[in-house]
Amino acid sequence: MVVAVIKSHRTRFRSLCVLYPMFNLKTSRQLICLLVTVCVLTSQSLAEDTDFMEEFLKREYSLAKPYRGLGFSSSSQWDLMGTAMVTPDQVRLTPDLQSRQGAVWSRIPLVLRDWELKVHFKIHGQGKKNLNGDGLAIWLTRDRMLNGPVFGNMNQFTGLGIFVDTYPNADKTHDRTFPYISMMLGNGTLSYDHDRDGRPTEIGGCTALARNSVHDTFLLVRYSKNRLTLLVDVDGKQEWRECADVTGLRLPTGYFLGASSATGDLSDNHDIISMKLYQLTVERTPEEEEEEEVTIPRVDNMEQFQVEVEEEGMSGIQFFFTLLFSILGLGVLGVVGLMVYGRWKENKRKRFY
Ligand SMILES: *[C@@H]1O[C@H](CO)[C@@H](O)[C@H](O)[C@H]1NC(C)=O
Ligand SMILES: [Ca+2]
Repeated sequence: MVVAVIKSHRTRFRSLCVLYPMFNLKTSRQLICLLVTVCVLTSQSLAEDTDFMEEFLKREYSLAKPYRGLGFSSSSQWDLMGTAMVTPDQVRLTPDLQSRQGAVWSRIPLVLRDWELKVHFKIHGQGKKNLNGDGLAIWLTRDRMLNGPVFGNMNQFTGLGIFVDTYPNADKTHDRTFPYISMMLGNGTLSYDHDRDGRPTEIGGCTALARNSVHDTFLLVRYSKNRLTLLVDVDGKQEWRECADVTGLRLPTGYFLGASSATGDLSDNHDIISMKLYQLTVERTPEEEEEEEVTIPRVDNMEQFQVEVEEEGMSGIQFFFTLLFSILGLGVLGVVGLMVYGRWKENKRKRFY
């Protein structure tokens, strides 16, 4: 993230430096000289910052252009699976065709404790809105290279799953706009419920209009000191929007990074352009250093997410309106009843005469 920000500033400064010599004002020549010097100095110091940040990019855990030998060469750090295919511009997990499954998995277990993963992805296809599917998933899990029903990966997985869900399976009431990005922490027994878009196990998420976008679409996962933050950048503003933030989340090290996707009756092209992993340097207190590592992923306070599961009961306001309309309804019935009775009485009276 920081890298991207600095880079854009740098290019802006560079273009300024290029532009200045074009103004040919003699009187302000000195001023221009000064400005150019400032430009050069600033861009140099920024360049140094950038190089410093780049050191934290971990190439062994990253997938980026050019994808030389990816999935084939023995020196490649990634494996391909199913319909996944490498082209010069992307790793296409599935094409825009029905019933496909594809994935790309890192061969090297991630042993860093604090990291940031930036994913550049693209979802696009012919289908009209909500006639496309199913989305893609980003993984950091104990197991790798397995088929299954969760966006092309196994269910009851152990580790982190981030789903860019493009089809509303459960959303009959339209209370949620899709594509919807959500997170789940699997412990080996929890199941992702596809028919309910994973809501029962969701630990955070947000709407992200990332399909058929004219902009580049990114998501960023940051994990540090048991805190997992998910940020998205999908509307071309070059800034991160917070999507989910969970504290007290414990994730063992030694898991595998991956990305997978599946299409069913509905389809889309699901592409990964890059997955870049950065190491974060974090200071820890001696107590934090001694904290034992978990063997099964968990969230300390799981109850905090239970509220999100829909409840069948009536809320206060629903109850109030139900009561109000019942009373009004009874009133109307009463009036109608009286009128009918009046008519009936009159008819009866007429018949007698
Ligand atoms: C996984 O989490 C669920 C829900 O919190 C819990 O009921 C289950 O026992 C956990 N399984 C393991 C293996 O820890
Ligand atoms: Ca779905």
